[in-house]
Amino acid sequence: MTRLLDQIEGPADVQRLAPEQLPQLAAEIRAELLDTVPKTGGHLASNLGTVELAIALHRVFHSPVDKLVWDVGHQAYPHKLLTGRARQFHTLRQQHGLAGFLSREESPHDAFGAGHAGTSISAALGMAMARDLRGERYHVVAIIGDGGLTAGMALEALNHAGHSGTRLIVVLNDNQMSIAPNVGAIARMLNRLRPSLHRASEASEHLVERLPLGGLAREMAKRAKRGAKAAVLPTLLWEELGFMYVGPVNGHDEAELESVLRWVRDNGDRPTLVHVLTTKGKGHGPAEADPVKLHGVSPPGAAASAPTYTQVFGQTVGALMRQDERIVAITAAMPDGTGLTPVMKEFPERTFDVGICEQHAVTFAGGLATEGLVPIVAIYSTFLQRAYDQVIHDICVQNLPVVFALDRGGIVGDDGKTHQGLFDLAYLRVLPNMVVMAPADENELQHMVYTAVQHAAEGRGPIALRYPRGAGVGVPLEREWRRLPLGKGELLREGHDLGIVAIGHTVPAALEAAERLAERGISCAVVNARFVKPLDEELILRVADSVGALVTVEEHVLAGGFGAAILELLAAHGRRVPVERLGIPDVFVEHGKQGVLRAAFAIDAAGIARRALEAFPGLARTPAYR
Ligand SMILES: Cc1ncc(C[n+]2csc(CCOP(=O)(O)OP(=O)(O)O)c2C)c(N)n1
Repeated sequence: MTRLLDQIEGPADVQRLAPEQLPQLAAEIRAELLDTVPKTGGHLASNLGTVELAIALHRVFHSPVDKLVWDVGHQAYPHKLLTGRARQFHTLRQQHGLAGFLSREESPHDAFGAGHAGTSISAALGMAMARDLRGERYHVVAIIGDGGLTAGMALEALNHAGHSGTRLIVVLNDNQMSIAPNVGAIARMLNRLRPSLHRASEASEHLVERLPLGGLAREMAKRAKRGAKAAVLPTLLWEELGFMYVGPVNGHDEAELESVLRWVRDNGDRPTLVHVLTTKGKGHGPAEADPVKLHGVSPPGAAASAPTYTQVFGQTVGALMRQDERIVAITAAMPDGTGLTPVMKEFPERTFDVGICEQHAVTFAGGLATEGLVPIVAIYSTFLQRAYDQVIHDICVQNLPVVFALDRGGIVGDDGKTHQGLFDLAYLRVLPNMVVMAPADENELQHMVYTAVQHAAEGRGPIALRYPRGAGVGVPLEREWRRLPLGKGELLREGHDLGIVAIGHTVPAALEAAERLAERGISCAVVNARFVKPLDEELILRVADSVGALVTVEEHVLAGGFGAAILELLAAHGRRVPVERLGIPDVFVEHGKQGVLRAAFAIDAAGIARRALEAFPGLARTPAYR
């Protein structure tokens, strides 16, 4: 039997289906998700929860004329399937295939690119105001999760939208979950509406007369008669913010969703919040039972024998917290992703999940630090970008001793351009008072976590370490941690032709490249720089003076990065040694496997050796390599 899904080239085809065909379409979308995502890797539970919502939105609104602005985009696979991308769906997150998030380049139906949370209402409000200024009439809908709603900028946007009075629809996809269970006072307030599905506020009472009398409308009428405070109070918040509140609506009852959305589309004349209740993982027992585990799934692959950097970080933090009760740890909605979950279980009072609130997390850590605690802020490299002013204004200007642990530093792979951690060395090393480190392997990570905590505990100021996504290199983990001397690298290999100066996990690749070059008769020195700031000036200048050329290696953008810091050092000291910098050029790096991308940018062993010879052909003594 041919699938309905295969006949869908775009929203018009969704709109043509008869209502009785929609359960089949929903089932096919779920089957497609369950078939494809475990193979490609990607977000599973979030998408199982938005199937009916995506169908209803595409039947009621006319994308791309009407704008559907999904927050994050990790839950927009059903939207992708309904907007002409079903045939390419098997290429999800594969190099040159469909992106795992939203991309304006990928489809006109992706009204706004995303990957980071909390941006949808701002973008949608901008579109709605542009529409009004241009005298047009189309609809703009932001679809945001209850997790996304914890983001500071989502609240800033609500504040602006409510004040503006602009016609805008915000669909709140409330499943009580972020990646982990959602946190915060707003989440608690929303939950008060949940036990009685279909309740609505007195404030939305007028809706009752105008809605076609579906389940929601009938319940609203009853509710209004009863006038119980419990339901009114939470909804009042929205009304006070300037939003008409509609809901809660059962997000898996497609007909009900459609009827409510149609009413809002045709009658909403100001900001309107449609509160939709969904179940994360809907329709798949294991995902409903454990939506945290099945939030995202990895493609099948050889199980790594080495622990991940994330795991080693979490274990080290736990052990340090056992020794020093001043240490506290903070995550912005990523307890699992940052490896802090075990620590949070062991020390519930000394660990904080603040929600998707990187800005708040950083300044909150600053406050903790002023009172003598030693905060470790564990945030992915890409997400710390959002808190840049907090890092500068609240931490560095005041020289507060806060440890920044940046997971996913470097190429993250399948998550793509919104998630690559390729800017952190540059954005951190320019800040006065900040120390910046990157470990060569998971063993050195332990020493760096220890070093950072000691540095902060002594009140010396902010200190950051960045480490990559994925498994370590498999070195043994020493039982005793060592405090690494500040601003000191290590010379791993002597040599007099070429010096390779590497940072972070490019160090093992640099060593292997040196081996390959040695086979060609080239004598290579290799430096593990360890610190991007302060640089080990003495060591790097000494190596520069003893070789004919230098290669710097970093998994980071070249602009402003580690190699740039070395050039600054050499220039400041009048050294004229030729330098070839290896790293990421001035592009946003698309999704693809980490190994493939590393090879493409010549920061793996083969690439380093090849590029060294291309840059300095005079070095090769063996003709075979010329
Ligand atoms: C700024 C930022 N911080 C963290 C993340 C990681 N992240 C991706 S999805 C997600 C949870 C979002 O929860 P919600 O919006 O409720 O969607 P759900 O998965 O529950 O459907 C988080 C924390 C992110 N994408 N952006």
